[in-house]
Amino acid sequence: MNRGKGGWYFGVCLSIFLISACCYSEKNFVKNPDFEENAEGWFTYEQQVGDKTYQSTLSISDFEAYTGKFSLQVQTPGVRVLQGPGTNVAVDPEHGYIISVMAKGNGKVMLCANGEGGWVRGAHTELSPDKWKELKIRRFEKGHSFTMYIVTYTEGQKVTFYIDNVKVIKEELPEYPPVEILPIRYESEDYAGNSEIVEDVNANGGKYVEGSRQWDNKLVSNLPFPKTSKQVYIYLKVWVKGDNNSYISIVQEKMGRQELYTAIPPVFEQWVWLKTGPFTAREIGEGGVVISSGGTNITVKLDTIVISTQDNLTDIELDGKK
Ligand SMILES: [Ca+2]
Ligand SMILES: [Ca+2]
Repeated sequence: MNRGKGGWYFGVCLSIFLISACCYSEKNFVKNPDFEENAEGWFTYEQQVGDKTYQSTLSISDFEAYTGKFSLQVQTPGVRVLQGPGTNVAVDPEHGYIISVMAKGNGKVMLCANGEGGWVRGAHTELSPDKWKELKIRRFEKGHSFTMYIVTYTEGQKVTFYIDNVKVIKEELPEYPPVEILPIRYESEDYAGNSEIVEDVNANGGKYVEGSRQWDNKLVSNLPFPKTSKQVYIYLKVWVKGDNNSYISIVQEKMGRQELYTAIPPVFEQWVWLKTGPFTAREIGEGGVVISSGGTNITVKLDTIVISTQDNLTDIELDGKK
């Protein structure tokens, strides 16, 4: 080879740089993502009906493939909703992950994942027998592993579909500085989700939001979250008519829906400040904060939100009277 020493050295360095750059950001945490040899590590979401267990059948298909020559063929028994394959994924804790899979065939399915901190549920997707579709969700994982599933959804379906090219990649976020956040005040009515805005002269800013759905009750959405590496608290001025089944949640909905925090209101039928958190910017991600509520016979009013790294704000400070 007619290459100078310097060129050889440069080439080796460049290769090492490219390999490390490529593999740091693109490391796939899924053990068997392409099914090119077998279905090892994959199992089915079991459904118990009475004393019988109905399981989907998993096999390797050389009929359909998104990558290489093979994919995983899934045949669901159609007895119940939520049938399909899953796998355990070992990850680094306290990090956000982008989870994706290519799917083709028949049926309406959902990509979802469960670990420490509960479920993330993705959109309901009608599969096509003619083209591959990508299913994608974002998950913040507190622990060292989670389980992901691709399951039939909204109703039981006896269908055949194929999955391939499964990926779990770390979400890259900027490193934020450890800045202190003095209390920031937001009025709920400026970030109202799918709930009603009510005028009230006694409310801060003359308005509050009110919701009474049993679920998917977005009081506030797209609320900005501060860019700090420190832990942050979200204080809510709420009024709740309901019972002990009522709840208020802090949610992220960038891709799929993940409840990061859920609390039962401490007092009913009077305005109170509720402290939630702590949260980190890495946990919330870049999609903004959603404040959600639900429960039977519930009405929740949300007037003001205060966000701060301070964990000991008093009612007087939160009301802005000091
Ligand atoms: Ca494949
Ligand atoms: Ca208000």
